[in-house]
Amino acid sequence: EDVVIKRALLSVSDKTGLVELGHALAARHVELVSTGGTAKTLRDAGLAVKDISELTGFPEMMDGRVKTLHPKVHGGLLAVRDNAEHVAAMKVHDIGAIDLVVVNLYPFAQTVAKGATRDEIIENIDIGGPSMVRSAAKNHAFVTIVTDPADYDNLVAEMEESGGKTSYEFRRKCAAKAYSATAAYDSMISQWFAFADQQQLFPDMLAVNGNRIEELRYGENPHQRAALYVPVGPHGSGIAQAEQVQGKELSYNNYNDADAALELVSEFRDGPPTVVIVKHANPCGVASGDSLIDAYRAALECDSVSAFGGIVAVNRALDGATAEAITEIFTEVVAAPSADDAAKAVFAKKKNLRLLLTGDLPDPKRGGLAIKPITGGLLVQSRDNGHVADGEFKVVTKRTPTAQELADCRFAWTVAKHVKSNAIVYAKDGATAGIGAGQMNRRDSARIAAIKAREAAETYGWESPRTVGSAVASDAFFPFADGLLAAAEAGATAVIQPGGSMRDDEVIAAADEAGLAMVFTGMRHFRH
Ligand code: 93A
Repeated sequence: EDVVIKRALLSVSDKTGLVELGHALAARHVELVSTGGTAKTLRDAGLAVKDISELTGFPEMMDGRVKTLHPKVHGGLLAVRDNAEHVAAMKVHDIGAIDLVVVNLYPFAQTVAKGATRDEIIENIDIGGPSMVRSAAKNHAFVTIVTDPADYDNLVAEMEESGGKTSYEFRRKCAAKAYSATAAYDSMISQWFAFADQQQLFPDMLAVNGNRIEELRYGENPHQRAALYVPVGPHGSGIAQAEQVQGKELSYNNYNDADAALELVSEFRDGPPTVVIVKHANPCGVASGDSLIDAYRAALECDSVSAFGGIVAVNRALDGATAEAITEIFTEVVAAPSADDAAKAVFAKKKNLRLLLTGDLPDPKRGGLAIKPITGGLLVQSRDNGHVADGEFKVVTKRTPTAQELADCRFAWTVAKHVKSNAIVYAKDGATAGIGAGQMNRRDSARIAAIKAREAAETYGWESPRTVGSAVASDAFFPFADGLLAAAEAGATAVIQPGGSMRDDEVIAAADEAGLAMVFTGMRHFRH
């Protein structure tokens, strides 16, 4: 229903556009009611205003803490206009309907940002303002609530168009915006309480609304502050909400690395027993096997040097034998969907080891956001949940990969998605043979991966490194043939990469010449 606006309550800290709005409302014969400072601004501009104290019959008191918190205000805002009992109550108690509320709140964030004292900050927690905003928004069937000076023009235009009325749709939109404003406001206050002594965290925290927080001992480095955010609402899954069975408190880096491990192992949630070992957010060994312990051993063999002090994630219930193998070297965190009693008993002997039980592994194809702060703002993108099915792989070389090569291509490609760019991953028989991560050019990543494979061969006394006869994955296209040739030199026989380079023809020709089988995925997986 359209509602004619007859009476407006204006109470604003930010007086921008107030006088213009006051004139526009007065021109439409709207009665103006206001709190102290707002009333003064309007009056100074020559407008007729009723003081809130006249409406409530109480003075504004206690330093303004109690100005509008009164049944004459909230009754006027909340009364359901077509409810006979509500109308009767209004009559008995002499409550007049308020049709429009224009409120913006005490500048809490600005007060914190300017380095105000604790008392001044507390005084800038607005109570009456949000109460009016929420009352008016609840009763948007009848009441219009405007919380942003940028919306004054819209309001006036809406009223002009319809002879001083607002439409239901307009009021509903205003109400939605109003609740966002009060939610953000209270969220800022709660974060200030949580971080009152750590104001350097505060500005970025402001950007994340409605989340429960847990303070961490420190951030990526001891001189950095850090916290864990968990969405409000029902308990979910994932590293942030995992059950910690034992071990020291999780650090920022533990969370970050354990998350990287869980994200990768989740790609195998419907697959055979699979183990991921992560160091500094990159996998240093990944393997599938007939059992978890087989998979763990194969994953460890990829780069046993880096695995020291690593994070292990598995894709099914942990058993005692695998737990035993894991504890043979120093391991920071173990994450698993669950663990049996034997596994728990093994870990119990390693007091510091953190055991995290996550329940069902998250769906790698789920949506969601990835957020990264940059100077002056936040970069937000959807999660990389891209997936290319085997059937969509396009063979581009003369030779088609064998079934084993194709399986290794798939495995290497899945791992490469979780390796920092530039990523080169060699895989053979369902295990990584060499991983090159985070280099500024692709050829170096290929070389590093090959070096690691050779070192593993030396460590374990193998005749040749496992890159021989392997498949190699590249997270983005090979811009030149050199990276591909480095992989061929290391013994790779199959290649998986997105394709799409200007020089694809050159790269394909080089692959053909080297007798490689190569597939294009058409999708790249940069990870920075
Ligand atoms: O201190 S309050 O929480 N108590 C109140 O009853 C109250 N009513 C309005 N703050 C209250 N307000 C706020 O005062 C409004 O949200 C607005 O930000 C401000 C406007 O005050 P003035 O009109 O005196 O400038």
